[in-house]
Amino acid sequence: MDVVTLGEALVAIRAHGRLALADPLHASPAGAEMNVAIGLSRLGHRAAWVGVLGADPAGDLVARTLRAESVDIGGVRRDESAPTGLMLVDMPAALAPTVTYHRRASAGSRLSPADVVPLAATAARIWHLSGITPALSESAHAATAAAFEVARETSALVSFDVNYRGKLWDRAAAAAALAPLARRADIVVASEDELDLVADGVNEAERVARLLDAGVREVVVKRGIHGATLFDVGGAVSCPAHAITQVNSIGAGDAFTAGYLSGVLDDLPVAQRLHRGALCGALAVSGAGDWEQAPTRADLALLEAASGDAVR
Ligand code: KDG
Repeated sequence: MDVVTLGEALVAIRAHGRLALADPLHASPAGAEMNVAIGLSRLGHRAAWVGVLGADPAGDLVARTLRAESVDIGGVRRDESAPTGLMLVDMPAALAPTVTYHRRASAGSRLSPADVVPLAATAARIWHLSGITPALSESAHAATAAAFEVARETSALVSFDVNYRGKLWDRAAAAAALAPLARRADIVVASEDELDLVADGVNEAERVARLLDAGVREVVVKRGIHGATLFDVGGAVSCPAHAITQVNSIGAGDAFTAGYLSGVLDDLPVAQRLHRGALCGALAVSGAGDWEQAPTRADLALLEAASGDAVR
């Protein structure tokens, strides 16, 4: 296995317009870590997603989608007594998409260390974890900590995306839980407004330095339309975003991370890893869903060569 990801997958019900007006609705799976697994699989890597789904049609939708995307779900558990979580996405034309979660006591929140420990046998090269999972429940927090242990025992790299979700917990609670985890990661991925949750300091440079001093090898800061920067002991490398018409920003960060980790797996130089991340992020925002527009390698080549003309 190249990458194991861990977390909660939800069914997103998206309005193409306003939910309150019952504008056309569309259901599709969502979940930050699942999005990364699909992104990596589309790029030809062997990716597994681990989580708990309800024994319900929403869980079937997630499982069928992951199978169709060639993501390994051998480590997925179905729970008979809790539902798969839902996420409603309101997409008013001129405003940012707004999410409402229905995930309290969901099957996904029942993830526990017992779901994770057997996965040592996958001998994955990278474990990709996120700060969403510890927010779900004590057992899901413990599962994330267990994944760090398994990764260490199996000499895998840990990639940790801070992924702060303000509708799940407040910043103080998130910082208390996530800072100790981030310090143990090899790669920390964060948006500009998330770094202060995982490191002290008066500015970005100080926070990055604290993480590198703690043993983190790479800190990748996502800057949305302004691109991304990678910091390591050798210095900093930045990459601009790839310009594209944006339909929906949700999922952009996950697509960027999938592209970046794909570059790590392919042993690309830093600038090319960031560039692949930027292309994946750009394509992801070009459509409505979180992951549907995630590129294959052939798509990436087309994007770089794009003239705007039909290919025929
Ligand atoms: O990164 C996209 C995610 O926000 C979305 O897929 C749902 O995982 C999700 C969450 O917890 O917000």
